[in-house]
Amino acid sequence: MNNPLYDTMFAPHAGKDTPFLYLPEGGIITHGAFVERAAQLAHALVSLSVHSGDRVAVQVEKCADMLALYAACAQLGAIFLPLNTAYTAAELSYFVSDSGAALLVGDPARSDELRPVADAAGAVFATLDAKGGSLSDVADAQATSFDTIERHEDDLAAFLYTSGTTGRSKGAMLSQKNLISNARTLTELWQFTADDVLLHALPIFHTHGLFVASNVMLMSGGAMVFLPKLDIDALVAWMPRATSMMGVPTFYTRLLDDARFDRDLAANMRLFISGSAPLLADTHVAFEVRTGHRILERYGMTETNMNTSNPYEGARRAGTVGLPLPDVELRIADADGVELPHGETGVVEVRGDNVFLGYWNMPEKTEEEMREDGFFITGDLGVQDADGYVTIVGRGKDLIISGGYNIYPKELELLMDAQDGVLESAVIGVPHDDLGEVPLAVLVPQAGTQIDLEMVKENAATALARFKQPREYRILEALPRNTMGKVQKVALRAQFGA
Ligand code: MLC
Ligand code: AMP
Repeated sequence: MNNPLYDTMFAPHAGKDTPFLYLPEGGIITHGAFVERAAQLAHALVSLSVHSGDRVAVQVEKCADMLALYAACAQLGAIFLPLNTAYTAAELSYFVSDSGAALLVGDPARSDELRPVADAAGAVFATLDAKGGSLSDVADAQATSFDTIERHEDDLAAFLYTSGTTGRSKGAMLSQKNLISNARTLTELWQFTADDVLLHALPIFHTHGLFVASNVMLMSGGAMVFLPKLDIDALVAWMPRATSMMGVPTFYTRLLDDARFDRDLAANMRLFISGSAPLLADTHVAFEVRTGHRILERYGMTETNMNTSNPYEGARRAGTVGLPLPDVELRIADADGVELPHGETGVVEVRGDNVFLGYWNMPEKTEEEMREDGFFITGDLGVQDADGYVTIVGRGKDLIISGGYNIYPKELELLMDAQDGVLESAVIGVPHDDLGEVPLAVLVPQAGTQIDLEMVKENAATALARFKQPREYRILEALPRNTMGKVQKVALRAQFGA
């Protein structure tokens, strides 16, 4: 039976007794045991009436079974749809109904609020966490092998929801080929092998932790220290046994803030990789001074996986995201998609097997962001130097990146505008030492009204994941606008950015 994703990432590990996941509580899951667990979970999915092509929405704490569920979906031909654990029930209900998920797998501790979300969307509900849950119970009783369902490389493997400038999230449809091609390229480029042990402290509901970190380790046959979240004590404890780490810039600034992190501690490490948000050149330099390692920065996004990387061998240039990946075409283009000469700033556009198939049920949105010649318009502003190195200099899209999570101001503004006493609002990103930037909301009251800020904050807490909630609020009599009436966020950033 032919199933490229399963056959490439998972099947080769069947029967191997080599370590795959080192668990923080002390256990080890071998490659072979992981493949067997995936088969049990595939049977469990079938028993819950999940079929090939169905969407499986998953909002659970990071654990080995969650990763095995990704493998199970691949083996069954179901579409894995991981969701940020910070999402509120209100946010989740959109994803579950929009995707038409057949199953919602949620945290047992949140059953009471999540089961109605599944019911309302006509999905089955099951639970899972590191300790068990109903899906795990069903899986425990199943056979440890499963007949892999046939799939084609252009079939869908995963949906990842990404917010948008309109405030409405879009389901990015990723094919088997998208995932395989990028994982293969990165594994080769970064020279990952079965001898590698990756410190994995990222969440696995986003591209970085799942399709970069986990897929590369599955492809290479290496092992991961599978930490539930960023925990500097755990990184310090495990680092002498590891060879590599991937993280967002906050990982590196927090490591640098810890005096235990030094050259000796990192002596066994061969590679530190950063991405998802800009790494400050200062951090890059301080890191090299402390450890002797030059962080390798790369650039990507949900719709495309990875697009560029600094070289493994060769100059890793601070402040740049490196060169286009070997099988990714990249151009810096003007507003019409015409390629600009090196040295000029424009929009980054990319083409290759890494580029997603489109947004679920949003053909017009897909068309807007895709050129006729197959290039995807990333919305990032970049410049390429004479050697081909790309620097991301800003964003054409109104986006805030906080600790590696994307926040689209429009989503927050729609909520703020709907609050009692609010005439209009604008949300901007302001610099933050730890998270890079955080959202600040500027509210304009209706004439003769006072805004009840406590109420606004409470409503934001019910509607929005914590990481999206504005960290600060400011009240203004009017928003600065240009002659066309467009809100001048640049002026607001100048006023409140400090
Ligand atoms: C947590 N909080 C955040 C936050 N993470 N607030 C803003 N932005 C974030 N990223 C809030 C919590 O709600 C909580 O609020 C408080 O901060 C502390 O929570 P915590 O759980 O202790 O936070 P911590 O574990 O320290 O998490 C910070 C972090 C984490 C930066 C380590 O967010 C993280 O792992 N980020 C990685 C995101 C990621 O994987 N991005 C990749 C996207 S893929 P309170 O008020 O309750 O105290 C992509 C493509 C590509 O972009 O190129 O890779
Ligand atoms: P997401 O939609 O969550 O996948 O976020 C993707 C966005 O993160 C990109 O469009 C960029 O704006 C940003 N990004 C990712 N990696 C980098 C990087 N190394 N430097 C600057 N921005 C980055």
